[in-house]
Amino acid sequence: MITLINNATSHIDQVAIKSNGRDYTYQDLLDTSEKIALTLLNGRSDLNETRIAFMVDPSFDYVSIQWAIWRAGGIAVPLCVKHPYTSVKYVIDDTQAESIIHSKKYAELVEPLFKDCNLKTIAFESIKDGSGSLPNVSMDRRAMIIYTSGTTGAPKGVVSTHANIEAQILSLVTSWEWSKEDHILNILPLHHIHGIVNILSCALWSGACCEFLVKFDVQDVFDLFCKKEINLFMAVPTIYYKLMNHWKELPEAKQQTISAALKDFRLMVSGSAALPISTLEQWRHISGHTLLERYGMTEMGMAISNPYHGERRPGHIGQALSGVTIRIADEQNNEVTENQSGEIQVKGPNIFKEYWQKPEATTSSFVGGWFKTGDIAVLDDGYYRILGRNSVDIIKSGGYKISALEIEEVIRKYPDVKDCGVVGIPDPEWGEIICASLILIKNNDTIANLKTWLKDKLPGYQMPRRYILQDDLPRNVMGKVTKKELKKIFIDSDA
Ligand code: MCA
Ligand code: AMP
Repeated sequence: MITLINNATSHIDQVAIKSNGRDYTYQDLLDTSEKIALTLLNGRSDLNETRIAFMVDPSFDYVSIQWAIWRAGGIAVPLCVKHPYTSVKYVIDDTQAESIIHSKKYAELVEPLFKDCNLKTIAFESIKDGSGSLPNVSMDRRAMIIYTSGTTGAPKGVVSTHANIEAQILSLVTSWEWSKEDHILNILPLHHIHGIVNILSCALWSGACCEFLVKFDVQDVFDLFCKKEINLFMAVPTIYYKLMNHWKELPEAKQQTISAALKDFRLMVSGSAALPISTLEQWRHISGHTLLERYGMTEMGMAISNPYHGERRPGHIGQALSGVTIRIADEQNNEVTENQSGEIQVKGPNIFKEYWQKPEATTSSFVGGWFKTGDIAVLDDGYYRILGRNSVDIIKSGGYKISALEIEEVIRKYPDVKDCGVVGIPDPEWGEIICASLILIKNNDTIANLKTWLKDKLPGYQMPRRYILQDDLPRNVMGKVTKKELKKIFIDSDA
């Protein structure tokens, strides 16, 4: 039995979800998810890990569908609602999903999938009552596939079992002392662990309330905070930066009202990207809270966290979470001692099962049972501190992990582009900003044309924000592009 869903029976009358101006109880969630599960089963006894994709905004509907897929024994494949058709189709093809559930808003976007991928499209609004019984789903079964970008090839589907997800939830619920009195605001996209596990699933595990705001808007967030119902907040550093800048522009009386509301919060967490110390300090001035910074990854949920009680050290990610074992290893995968830098390697029940249908990629991401994160850190006086990544081709922008190589692949398909190089450069708001250097064939095209062409090929957060035209990319004596030099060109120029 999936414990997360089983837990709901202990607090059926409690509000589970607030979305689109309505309150939904745990009983509503159980009833609606059962109805959808029976529709998906359509007379079958078990979906037996059939992949079901879904494209709906963060809402009660989203959660009902997610629970329904799990209750019917399927694998949930949440799709990014901001992705263009090509990215959506990639996920559908790769997972060989049987069907896609979508809300009316996405009907037009998903319609061609029926023809292109032989996929059954199910309009959420058309789901009727079904009959039958639900299967008993064991914890070792595959539960969810989330797509992540790496340094090789196209995005990979990270497969987590119910047991993996439960371990990820449990360590956070325990460490951050979740309770049914909690009420959290969720403004993050629901195709990543941060929004799905850390916020939504931890809240529902605890009998707490998760409130959705479909579109991130700084004023809407502050207005909700000022109602004094929400007592927990988790976001990426970019969001704290945007809130902070908005607060600074407000009249003093309004600032004071917001700050007073923020002071009453139980906990505020930052993660998914490095939290600049300046953001931590300014947010402390505004809210009275020292943000709790933690570290995680799609393949493992959260692994390292500053303490709930005790010192939250700026610029550090904290210590291993309960149930998680960490080591820092050198390039030969030997553990190093304190104060020596190396790769973060992780063991624990939270670690994913596999990359979907990529056994070689799965095998090469482990060494002796340790998951190799690719993040470089040092244990510094009892607290881990991230130093960077072992690849310049991974960019973190707005909390999203982005592969420079994937963007280059797309740009190279533009008729007038001979070659290109993509890098991320530091930015106080976005963490990193994506920059592209272009080598054009005839030099008679414009960057504006390229940008228009890219619009339906890349999601907004993967769009390069700065461009330069070059005769050739910087290369070393072997002819290999030197990304560090390219980064420097962007940092030193106003392009
Ligand atoms: C959008 N814009 C950008 C970027 N993204 N500019 C520079 N760099 C970017 N990356 C611009 C748009 O072009 C637009 O500009 C304006 O910002 C608003 O765009 P919009 O898409 O509406 O952005 P937003 O809604 O304000 O989004 C900002 C955001 C979003 C809320 C911070 O990026 C976000 O939700 N990030 C969180 C991602 C996340 O959940 N990551 C977790 C994965 P203009 O107005 O000029 O057109 S990591 C994870 O799960 C692991 C396990 C972990 O550790 O947590
Ligand atoms: P994703 O694969 O999208 O789950 O992103 C995981 C990556 O985000 C990690 O491998 C880290 O590089 C980065 N990350 C997450 N939390 C932090 C943090 N607190 N500080 C620095 N980097 C982080």
